[in-house]
Amino acid sequence: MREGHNNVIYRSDYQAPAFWVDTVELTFDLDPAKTRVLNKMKVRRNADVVPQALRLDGEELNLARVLVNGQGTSFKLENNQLVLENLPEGYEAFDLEIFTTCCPAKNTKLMGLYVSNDSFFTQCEAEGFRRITYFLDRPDVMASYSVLLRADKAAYPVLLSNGNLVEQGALEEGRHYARWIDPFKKPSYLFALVAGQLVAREQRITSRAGKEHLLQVYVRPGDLDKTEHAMNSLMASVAWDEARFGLSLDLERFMIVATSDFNMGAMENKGLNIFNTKYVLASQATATDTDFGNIESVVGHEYFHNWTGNRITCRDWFQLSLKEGLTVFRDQEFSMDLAGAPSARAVKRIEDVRVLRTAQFPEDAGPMAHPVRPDQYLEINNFYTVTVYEKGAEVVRMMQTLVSTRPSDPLGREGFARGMKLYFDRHDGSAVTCDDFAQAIADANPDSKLAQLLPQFKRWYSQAGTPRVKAQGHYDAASSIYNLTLTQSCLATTGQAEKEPFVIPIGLGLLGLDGRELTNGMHVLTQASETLSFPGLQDEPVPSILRAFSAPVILEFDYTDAQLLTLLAHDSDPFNMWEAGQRLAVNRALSFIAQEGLTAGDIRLDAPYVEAMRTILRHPTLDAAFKELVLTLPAETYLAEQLDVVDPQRIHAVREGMRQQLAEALYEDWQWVFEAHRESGAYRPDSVSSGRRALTGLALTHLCLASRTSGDTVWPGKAYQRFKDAGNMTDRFNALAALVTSGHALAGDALQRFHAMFKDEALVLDKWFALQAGAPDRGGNVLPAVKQLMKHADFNIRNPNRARSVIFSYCSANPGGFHRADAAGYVFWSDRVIELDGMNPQVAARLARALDRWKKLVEPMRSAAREAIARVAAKPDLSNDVREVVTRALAD
Ligand code: B3K
Ligand code: ZN
Repeated sequence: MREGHNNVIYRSDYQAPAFWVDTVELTFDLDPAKTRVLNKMKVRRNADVVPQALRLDGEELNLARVLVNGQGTSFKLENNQLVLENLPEGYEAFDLEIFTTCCPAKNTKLMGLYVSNDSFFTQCEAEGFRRITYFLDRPDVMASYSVLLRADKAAYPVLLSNGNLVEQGALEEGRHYARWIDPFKKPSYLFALVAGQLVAREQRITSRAGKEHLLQVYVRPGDLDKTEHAMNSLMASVAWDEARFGLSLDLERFMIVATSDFNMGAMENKGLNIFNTKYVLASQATATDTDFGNIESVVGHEYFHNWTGNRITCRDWFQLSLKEGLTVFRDQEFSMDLAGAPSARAVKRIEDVRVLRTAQFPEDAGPMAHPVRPDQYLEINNFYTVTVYEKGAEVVRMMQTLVSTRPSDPLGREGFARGMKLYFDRHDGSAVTCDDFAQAIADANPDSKLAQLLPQFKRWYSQAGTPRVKAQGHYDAASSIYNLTLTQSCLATTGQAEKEPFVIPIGLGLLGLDGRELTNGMHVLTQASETLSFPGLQDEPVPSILRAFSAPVILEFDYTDAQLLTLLAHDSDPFNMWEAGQRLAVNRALSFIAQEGLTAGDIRLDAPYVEAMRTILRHPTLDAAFKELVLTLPAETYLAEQLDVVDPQRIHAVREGMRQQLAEALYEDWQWVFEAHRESGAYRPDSVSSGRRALTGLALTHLCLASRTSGDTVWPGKAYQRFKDAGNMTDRFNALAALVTSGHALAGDALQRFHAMFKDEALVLDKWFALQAGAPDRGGNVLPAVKQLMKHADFNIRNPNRARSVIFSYCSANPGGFHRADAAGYVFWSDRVIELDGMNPQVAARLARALDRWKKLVEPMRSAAREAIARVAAKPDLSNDVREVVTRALAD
């Protein structure tokens, strides 16, 4: 730690640990009020490091005993560390025994050992293990674990930990025990235990290699009928990793356990993944198609961590993207491969890019901007970000692209799989860096662009900010040559004033005026500016640039409407076809926003745009899912990113006005869509039928919106009927959302019925809360509704899912409702950040980020937002989590 930097941790300060822990034997006597933890370790000096005191991390623990080689020893407690200075002279290795107690029932941070619904769960990543026992709580200390769990048998019949169950039995006084041994060494952040009244869906599988495995999904009794999809997803994950990367399940038993109190999505503890119920439980009655898709990808993600994260882990937390970027890339590929058809793959790609551009691009341009491999942090939990995850995945994707050397492997999959194999050959069982990963991928593909450009390519890991690529075309009729100049730049970010050029793979096609494809290829931009020449062209072509979104950059090209309409109608690359539609919409939105005095009611969309949208809607061969993506207008946050000064109210009014126009101008087409895409037959969450449901849902919303001006009540009536009769949650919820979104009088009644129908289904109630907190604002009506929702008997701020469903849905996902001229939204926000920080700093810090982009706001919102942030910052005793976010937000 450097002096005077307020506990900031720097990547450049990394030092190997002074001690290794070879084995850990833990004994737990589980009790909600006072759990006893006996920790027996075999510790060894690291001979490569100068001799020094042993410092073990510990937080909120009651220390009862410390023994070295069975003898009492002197120690001190200093800044959440147990310091042993007088280790026995000459001992290179010794036994260390530590006995502590903790109080899981009072653990509202949900880090370490905590109680939820009368069961015990743990969360250790990143630094939660130190809340269970004193330890070298850092990922490069990998140890073998043996765990003995003891608890009351009636209250906690199921006792789980990592690895294999080697022994279990009864104890006196109605207690019982279970002993688990993990055959693999692991860092402390992958430790887990679960104890409680749980039931499991079980599945035995045989791997390609002929080995038998037991898969289990544990849930509370009563939820078993909602575990089939998670189990299917797990089986698909096991098969996929074997088929695509040759990586097999290395454990006899693989368990997933669901809990309803969880700070994030899920956690990849070795052999014992712990999940938020949101990413496990699904039935057609309670979960939407989106939920089914999310479960598939999160189950895949955590399972894939077993190799990318667990077998090879991070040397230090700055390397987080080593496991997260790579594993997100793997889960994206998994979902795409399961989706099957090229068009369904493209839909998944568009959805992923949408997340990147609406969440990561703003992060990269805001106060929390950081490189994929950050250089410093105050609180590591703040760096589980879309930059580390999603941009990190794009960096891995570019590596795959850049190891394609043969036409038979255009995406680079073979080369990338070779690189992964070398990565495991070199580093299996160790804790490594992002450099080690990139080097392995390059070394396995010595003839690739990646190998040639590796040092420059790695700037993606070290430079923050989203690069811009400006493309300018020039056609010379006399010589029949088309020149395309590509110029890259990247704005300064905190601590990084100047940026060096990136390596940017750019998928590039040229279309003739008739839409015919003239060329298609990949150009790798490495210089600040390069000009490409295309000879022998009879007319000026239409460039299709950054096909498949081949790099996480902002592409600037002054497309004419005619060019965009050509791309929308003819591009062979589905991503750029969709992108053309988005650009048409963005251009219109920006011009409406710029027109002084224009109100939502004045908005008129031009006929060519409306016709183009009609053509897509009526297209005979395009997928329904793709149509839904094209007809969905760019998000308000995406529009905001295109502007220097942001008036969220105006953006909201313009987008709503455009949507209203699409509703009215395409009225008959929406009707046709609704009737023509009706699903019949049994519910299946596959890509084709979920696409049809998504499109009919969009149609229903537009039809209800159209009725606002026509006064026609037929469609709201149909929506209400569908809401009542629907055979699955997707259709039911879409119908409810159509009524709420259009503000129809039937919405209130439908919401009440919905609540009554699902009052015992926590995850469905989360949707009910979120829909209301995220509803389009009409005259400032959402904030009072949100305050009312917080008084509802079913609201509980301590449950992260519920807090997110109300507070985050309003502050982070409803810009039109949140950014109020009277600043009441910001006051609400600061109250909630402070309130949450007292119980759960991780959740509070996420909420704190809702005002990241305050500097772009128009006055008086800008000053009001600043005041609200300053109000939070002035609060004494803030957690590091929130303090880091608000301090950065206020910095110049
Ligand atoms: N590795 C965990 C995230 C842990 C977050 C800690 N604040 C889930 C995942 O990315 O798979
Ligand atoms: Zn992950």
